[in-house]
Amino acid sequence: MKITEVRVIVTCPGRNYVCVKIMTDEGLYGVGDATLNGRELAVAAALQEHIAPLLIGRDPERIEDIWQSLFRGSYWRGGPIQMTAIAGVDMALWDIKGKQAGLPLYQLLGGKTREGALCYTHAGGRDAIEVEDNVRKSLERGFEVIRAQVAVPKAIGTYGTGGAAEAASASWAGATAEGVGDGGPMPYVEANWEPREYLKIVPKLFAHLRSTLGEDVELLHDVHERLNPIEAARLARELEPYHLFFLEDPLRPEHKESFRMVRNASTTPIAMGELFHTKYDCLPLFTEQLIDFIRCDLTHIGGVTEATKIAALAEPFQIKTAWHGPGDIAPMAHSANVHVDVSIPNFGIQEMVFFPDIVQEVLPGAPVYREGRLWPNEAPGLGCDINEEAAAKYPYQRNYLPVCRRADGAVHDW
Ligand code: CS2
Ligand code: MG
Repeated sequence: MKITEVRVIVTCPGRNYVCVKIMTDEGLYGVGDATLNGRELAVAAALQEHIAPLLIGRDPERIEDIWQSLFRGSYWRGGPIQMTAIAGVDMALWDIKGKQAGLPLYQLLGGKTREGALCYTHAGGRDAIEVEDNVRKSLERGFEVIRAQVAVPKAIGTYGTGGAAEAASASWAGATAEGVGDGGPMPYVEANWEPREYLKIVPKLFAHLRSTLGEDVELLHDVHERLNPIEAARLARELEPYHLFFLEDPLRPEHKESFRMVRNASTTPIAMGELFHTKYDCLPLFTEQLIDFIRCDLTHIGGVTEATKIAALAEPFQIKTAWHGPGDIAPMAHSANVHVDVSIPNFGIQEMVFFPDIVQEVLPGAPVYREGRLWPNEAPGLGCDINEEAAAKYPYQRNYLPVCRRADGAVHDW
């Protein structure tokens, strides 16, 4: 088999997606996700200008060799743009292999280790009562694990407080809850965010949720890489009585050694990784057992090939997976997540979103949600497709992630 064409399809059915479609001389094709929120066209150009010419005429069955030649062959390694471009290719090649074998991807990865993938949804709100209400709604939909985020007093537009709707839509964190605007052609500014206020409100939120909802529901919280080590250590310690499923992304991705301080301070389970790009980012956290869940984004680490290696590296350190699953990566990536989830031994949990109908029309095949779990598509390969005609109806629109500023106007990590 030979690769004859690499199509890069950028579409905006409510938000931007960069899709890869690899065609072969045998009529089989594969699809993958190469979406990098806010930098979509940089990845599209990397694929079109630099990667596609290298793939024409190559044998698509040699996934590992193509992966290595794109990762090491470029000399310049890693980084979000290159690893996202590689992911799009990698997923499409696994899709082709599945179609060739007539088997769903999880079968190629060793077969099922479990039936469905336990998943979590998002509940946000302006105050603890509104968050509690939204947690209850998610419980009614069958979720067993729920991420809770609350608006920070005095801040404008706190990340994550729009809950599930925000997670799936193009709107930025906080927009839905506070009605202050969408992501757009220029970055929205989340203003007046102060760690002092944040550190006061979050333990109060979980005290409220535990006292009203009891111990049965599993709760977690996303810090979104906003704290410094001593602040993160304090938060992890103060949340201990509420027994979180995990505390997500407490520190910036650059400082792996800072996790020691958080670890030594508390027994709250720690998850990290949506801003990592390779297994090398993960290693220092694994070898010292500084985290409990690794939550890389398959679309930003080079796809299924790197994800299965990261999972295997995590296994002997008793670290489980919790792959990133936001609305800003395409259904192909969510499908890849779940195929990996149900075939590895050390799966932990899967973040999920409900895609709006318009996305499902353009990019059909996302995993199905039922009873607190995601179920893999049983069609060969990823079980996803790209409706190119529908995609063409929704052209790319420039859209930035927000930025966060402190009360004195200084830039903070969003
Ligand atoms: C988030 C993401 O899903 C998550 O846990 O941290 O929503 C993240 O903000 C986006 O993927 C950024 O594009
Ligand atoms: Mg997150």
